[in-house]
Amino acid sequence: MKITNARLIVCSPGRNFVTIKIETDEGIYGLGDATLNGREGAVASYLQDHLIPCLIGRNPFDIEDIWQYFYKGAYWRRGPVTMSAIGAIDMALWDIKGKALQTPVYNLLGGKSRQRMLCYTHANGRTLDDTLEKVAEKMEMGFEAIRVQSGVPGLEKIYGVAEKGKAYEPAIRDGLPYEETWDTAKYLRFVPKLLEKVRDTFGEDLHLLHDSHHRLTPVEAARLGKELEAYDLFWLEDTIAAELQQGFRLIRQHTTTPLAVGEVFNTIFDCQQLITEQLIDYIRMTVSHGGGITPMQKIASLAELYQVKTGCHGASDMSPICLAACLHLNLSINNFGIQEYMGYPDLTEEVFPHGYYFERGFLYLTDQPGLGVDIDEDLAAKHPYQQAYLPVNRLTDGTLYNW
Ligand code: EZ4
Ligand code: CO
Repeated sequence: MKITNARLIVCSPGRNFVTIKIETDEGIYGLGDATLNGREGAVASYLQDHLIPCLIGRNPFDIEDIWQYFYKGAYWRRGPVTMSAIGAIDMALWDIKGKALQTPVYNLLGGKSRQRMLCYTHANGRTLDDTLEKVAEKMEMGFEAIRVQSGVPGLEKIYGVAEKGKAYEPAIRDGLPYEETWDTAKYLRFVPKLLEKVRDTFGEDLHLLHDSHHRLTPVEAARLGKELEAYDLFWLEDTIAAELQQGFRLIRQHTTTPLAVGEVFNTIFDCQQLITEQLIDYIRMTVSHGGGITPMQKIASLAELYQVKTGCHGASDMSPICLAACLHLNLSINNFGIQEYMGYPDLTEEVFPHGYYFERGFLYLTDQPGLGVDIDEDLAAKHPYQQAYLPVNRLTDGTLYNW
């Protein structure tokens, strides 16, 4: 089999998505998600100008070799743009192989390690009471694990909280980045009260998660982790900006609250120390930004040695193709932990018809060959790309801060 063509489909059915479609001489094609929120054009150009020309004529079954060709062969390694581009190609190649052999990708990765996959969704509100209402709604929908975010008194706009009546979407498709404000002291005072209230209201069976979105210092994270121990979190996510992996040592020495990080990582080197020193409990890298299924299998294997589980990033800025790729990986490995799952607006679901489904708190894969996701190109074409940015964040005195 030979790759004859590869093209990009850039669309915005509710939000922007970049998709690669790789075609072969046997009529089989594969799909990969190349979406990098707010930087879509950079990945598209990396693929179009630099990777796709080297892809034509290759045997799509040589997945490891093609991955190495684009990773080592570029000389310039790593980084979210590069790795998202390689990740999209890798996903599409697994999709092709599954379709060619008429089997779901999880069978190529080792087969089913479980029947269903626990997932968590988001509940968020502008006030504590709004947030409690949202948690009740999500439990009503069957979710057994819920990430709880809330507006903080005294802060106007904050990460993770949707506009009233809308699903949460940080990237705004209109103009330049908008600005949020941040005050760590206000946040640290409020969050324990929030989680105490949620735990008291909904009881001990609900899995609770919370995301600090990289805004704390190690000692602040240690304090928060300690204060949240009583509320038995499933995990506390992205406490600190993780460029400094050893920063987690300090957090770890002070708290038994389980820690998760990794949605912005793109290679195994970003989490090597975190895993081998057992500084985290869940690795949050996802298939698209992590460079594909091929390297994610290796990361999961490294994590398995150190009893670290996976918790793939699955926010709605990863397309259903990436979510499906995560599900195939999740199903095949022993150290699966949980999958993030926000669901998608109806229009996105129509553009990307898929076989996986959600039922009573769990995600399931069907036995469709490949990844089990398609794209409706005609519908996608009716919703062209719109420039969009993630927000930036400033302290109340104007200092630029981590978003
Ligand atoms: O900020 O996906 O856990 N999920 C998150 C997400 C990320 C967005 C960035 O594009 O932190 O909301
Ligand atoms: Co996060």
